[in-house]
Amino acid sequence: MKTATAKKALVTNNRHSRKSEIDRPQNLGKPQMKWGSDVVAEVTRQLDLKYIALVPGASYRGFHDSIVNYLGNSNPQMVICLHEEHAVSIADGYGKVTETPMAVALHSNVGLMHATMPIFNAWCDRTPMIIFGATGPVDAYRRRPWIDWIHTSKDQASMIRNYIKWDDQPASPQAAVESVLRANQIARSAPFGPVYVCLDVGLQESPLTDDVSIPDPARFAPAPSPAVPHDSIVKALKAIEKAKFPLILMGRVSRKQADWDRRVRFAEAIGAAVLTSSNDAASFPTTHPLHLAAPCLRPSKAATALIEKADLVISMDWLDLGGVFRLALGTAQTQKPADKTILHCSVDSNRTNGWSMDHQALAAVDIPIHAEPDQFIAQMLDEIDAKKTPKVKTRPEIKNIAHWNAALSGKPSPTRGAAMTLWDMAMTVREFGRNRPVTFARLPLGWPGEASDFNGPLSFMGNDGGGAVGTGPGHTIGTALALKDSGRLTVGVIGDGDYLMGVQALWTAAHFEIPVMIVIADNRSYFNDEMHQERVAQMRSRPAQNRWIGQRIDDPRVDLVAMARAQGFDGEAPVSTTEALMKALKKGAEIVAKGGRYFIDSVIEPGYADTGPDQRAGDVKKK
Ligand SMILES: Cc1ncc(C[n+]2csc(CCOP(=O)(O)OP(=O)(O)O)c2C)c(N)n1
Ligand SMILES: [Mg+2]
Repeated sequence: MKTATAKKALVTNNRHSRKSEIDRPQNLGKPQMKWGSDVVAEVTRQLDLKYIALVPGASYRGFHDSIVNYLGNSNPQMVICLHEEHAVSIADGYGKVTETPMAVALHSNVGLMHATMPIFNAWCDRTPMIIFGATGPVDAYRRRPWIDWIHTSKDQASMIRNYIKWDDQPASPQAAVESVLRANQIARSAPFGPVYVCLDVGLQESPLTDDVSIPDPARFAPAPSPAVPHDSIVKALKAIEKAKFPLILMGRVSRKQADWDRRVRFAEAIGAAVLTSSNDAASFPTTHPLHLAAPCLRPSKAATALIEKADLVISMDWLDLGGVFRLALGTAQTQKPADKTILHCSVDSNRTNGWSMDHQALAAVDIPIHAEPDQFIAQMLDEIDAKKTPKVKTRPEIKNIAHWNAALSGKPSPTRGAAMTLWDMAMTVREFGRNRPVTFARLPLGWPGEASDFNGPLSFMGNDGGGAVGTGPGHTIGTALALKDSGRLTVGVIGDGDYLMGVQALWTAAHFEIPVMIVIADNRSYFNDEMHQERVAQMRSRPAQNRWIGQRIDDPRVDLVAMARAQGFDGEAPVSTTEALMKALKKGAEIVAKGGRYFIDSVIEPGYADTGPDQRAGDVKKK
């Protein structure tokens, strides 16, 4: 009997549907708001935060109880995780899709310490997030011996203050109402980011003695994004009219379909060439005739040619405008700026601080626009429509450039049957994803831009803004959580190093029955850093053949599939040919469509597809 059950479990590792709802509390009766932590829970409910990712801890046992036994584990519903790093990464993945915060609860000090890296990453990603922490009792007289003293640290936010937008530690339930409302307002104002509210055990566990009223949260909503002054719109239009070769650098923009459609209409109306970044979420159709070079992180040859030709650059919150000119044109950073007219539209400076350099190099800008790009584009289109200028401007010097996709389209996916390269794998995944409602939650390092076939704002969610290895699985699961009822297939393609660092995030997907597919680019190495070691050895005339030492994740080989299966995913033997990969992808799609989770270990040769060590190391070209 035992053997039969075990065998069955192997065949259907996935629970495609559960009879009862997930994690439902019983016998709640009619809960009343009676404790300090109930107040925090009540405000949180009013803010319509659907989920709270967490690892439990006694420092917030009062708040935990309020979510379960006062709120009934609903709005927000707990998303239990196996590591604080995953709790924050899942919230990051969720926030990237919805552009609204997911809540996170972190145990005092130690839980927060575990969470620091993905909080930094969420900061770099500009993802809204409301993090609840805990401490205390701050009143030493109320502390239980030993454990409460360990749980109490002064100014816990100081661990993360340099990479969050705001923090607070309210001292009364009334102050907690204000604190949570303000946290919500700040997290949801562009540029988005994480905020942190630390809940004193004393506050959480005290019975309410006075009335606490919860106001209508609508009256504490964030202000609409700023509009662009009309003068700036006129100036921008004049520059566009004058330009011979306008180039739009489509950077960090919204996930809304209407904004996507307007971006296309805008590029067409002004006849500009378009570039997108392979690090940011999908921002423009990659196969559109104006998207003239494949998406790239650092400018490729084709992208460089466009940047060189452009006399007007229109940056839509491009992440690293100064850096892109430095790489493409060899211009000195700020001293000798690019000799072009530059328009830069961004509100990122609202959030810049002196600790994190993720604001990047300071670019020279002729037409600064302090607004979100999609706001700017909407106003530009209104102006263009009002002026009744020709709806589509054709510029022969742009139109005649061959599209990057032309060399690829029509080619069947490779069928060599030999061990795959990353390129082979990428082209197979591209082929699989075409004409399917796929969301790529993440794509791995070295992934060729030519594998991008993005036709909507949810085609790709962008990579880890903070270069945070280990966030891939969490981001994928957070993305899949946000999209779970959308009919889209969420696929996270991630490196084996990234997977192994973040692997326990998978259990949350299984427990929470989140449909998702994870595909590993398994080169058995921290390969990105092999490239760095090769580069350094070359620079120092030392043997580059030793680049693999301290980098390979082999001997023993890790059984990646077993690690997924152990946590409730389906998955079979590793695949190492494009045919087997395609078969597995199709099978996975079927399983995920039924609500399941599927894992593929795609074994590839170590190596990157289209970029040599110069590119990967990001060394600056000297001209
Ligand atoms: C937390 C963290 N540790 C270390 C690094 C340095 N690092 C950058 S890329 C990389 C390798 C990632 O390996 P994998 O996901 O397998 O991708 P591959 O390099 O093999 O393409 C490492 C270790 C990092 N970025 N983040
Ligand atoms: Mg690897």
